[in-house]
Amino acid sequence: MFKEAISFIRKWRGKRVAITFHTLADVDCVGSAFALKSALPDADIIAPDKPASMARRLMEQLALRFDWPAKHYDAVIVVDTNSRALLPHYSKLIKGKAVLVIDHHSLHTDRLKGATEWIDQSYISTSEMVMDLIKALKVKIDPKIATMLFYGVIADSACFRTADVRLFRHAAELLERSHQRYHKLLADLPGGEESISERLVCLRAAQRVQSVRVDDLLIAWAPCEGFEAAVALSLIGLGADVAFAGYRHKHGARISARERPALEGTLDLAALMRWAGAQLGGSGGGHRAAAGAVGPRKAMLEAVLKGCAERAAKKLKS
Ligand SMILES: [Mn+2]
Repeated sequence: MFKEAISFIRKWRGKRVAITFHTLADVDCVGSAFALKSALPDADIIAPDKPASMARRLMEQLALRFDWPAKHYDAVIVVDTNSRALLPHYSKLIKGKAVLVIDHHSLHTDRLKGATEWIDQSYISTSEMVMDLIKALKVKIDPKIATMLFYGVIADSACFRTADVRLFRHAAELLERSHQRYHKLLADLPGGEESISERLVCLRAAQRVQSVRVDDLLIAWAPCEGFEAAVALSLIGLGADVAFAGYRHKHGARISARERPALEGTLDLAALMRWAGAQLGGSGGGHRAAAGAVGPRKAMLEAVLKGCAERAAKKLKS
């Protein structure tokens, strides 16, 4: 709950606190974590691994740096995920610590146990949750914090395509506090252009797409060599209404699921990815229109991808 999150931060302010988030951090993670640090100036920001390319560019642009993990923390705050599988560095970090989770994703099957939680799926971005938190704590939102939260809001709303009234209100206030012009912020938007390796992976995945038609809807799936979220989105760009992209790596597999915004509400991809995660021996979840699954059973990937398409087709038929 919101109130419990506020008291958690008040209680641990000034102590050794680590702020962390899911693997392959996105812009919403990075924006939320660094903005939250303004309410906990002594906190360290600990990343599980290298952030995704857009988040990396945001950090370069705003000269932000992660911290090296210290030996001891009193409390840990997790932003933008509630899944244990997406926090591979978690056991080392928390052992016996007070934990707060601030997240807008659906509850994962492997959600963190014993934590204080503020999980609210009605928020489109975690950045907005952090904004409401730091405002309630009477922390000043300076132009730099406003800029990173603004980018978090833009990123998780797919540039306002999935926005609601609250998100527009938050964005307007952040824009004002950033002391920048909107077109300037958009021009500086990190990740306007995808890296050549990402585009190559998308093109190569396009050679291996399979699809099925259900009345007027198309479901597509493909294995890929990474960037599975970008690949799933690129399949939507190619004409799919629902897309699944699966990446098999050394230690397991990851699946990303996306659907055309106009379809929103028809399919619950978060639930579908919970099923996929269980098949992969891991977990899954996310949002109704954008979700993912991870797990160690990499040999199952192809079959699980096909299973996702079959389940989606069945749902759309009924
Ligand atoms: Mn998010």
